[in-house]
Amino acid sequence: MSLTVYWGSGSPVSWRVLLALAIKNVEHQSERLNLGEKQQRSPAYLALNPRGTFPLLVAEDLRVRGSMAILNTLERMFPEPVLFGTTPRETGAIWQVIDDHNDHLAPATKVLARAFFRKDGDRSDSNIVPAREVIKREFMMLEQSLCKMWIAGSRVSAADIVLYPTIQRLLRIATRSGKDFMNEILDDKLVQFPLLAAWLERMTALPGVDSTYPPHWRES
Ligand SMILES: N[C@@H](CCC(=O)N[C@@H](CS)C(=O)NCC(=O)O)C(=O)O
Repeated sequence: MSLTVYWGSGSPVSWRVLLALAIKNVEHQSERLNLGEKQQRSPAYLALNPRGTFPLLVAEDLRVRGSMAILNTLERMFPEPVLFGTTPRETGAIWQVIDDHNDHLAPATKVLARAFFRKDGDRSDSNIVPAREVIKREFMMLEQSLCKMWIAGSRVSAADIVLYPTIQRLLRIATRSGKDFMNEILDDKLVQFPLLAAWLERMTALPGVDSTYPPHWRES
């Protein structure tokens, strides 16, 4: 079956899909959207996905948008290696990490990304300090939970896939925000979170994962 993935460089949700494809070792066609030219708003793309969002999976007459919808679809298409667990305990642990990420780490990361990557970003202490404190708390919790190899247990899962782009994004924010602001909790080597740092290295070392790093991040 021919399979195509449309994605945007630097989009954490796109990155999830690229990671799942790499980890499942799925042959596919990769279509990087030209975001500078707003290709996601082009008539050709809107014909595939009327919402104009990315990522998007196209497999013959099947079209799926939304990273978690795509990850679950891929899990059905390519069951091995399993990403969403096989037992209630395993599946529960994976989705709990994802829910926690969505409720806490993701919104705080969004606040900081807007503050430091937008020209008119709100860098006032009242905006960025609470977000940084959430991140600090979440990192401490992740560090404590990382007694096993992977975020939600003894094998790589969707929990690792969801967290990896967010943590890479935070490392990028840390370099942009200047030493004083983020280094208290997050320098570029994560020295205060050695288990998290080791996990990040393990993830990056998985076959195919390093090549999913957003190309325009490498360029800038
Ligand atoms: N919940 C969706 C969110 C998809 C989404 O909003 N993606 C953003 C990019 S990160 C997008 O398509 N933005 C539209 C645009 O930039 O024009 C998912 O997980 O895939």
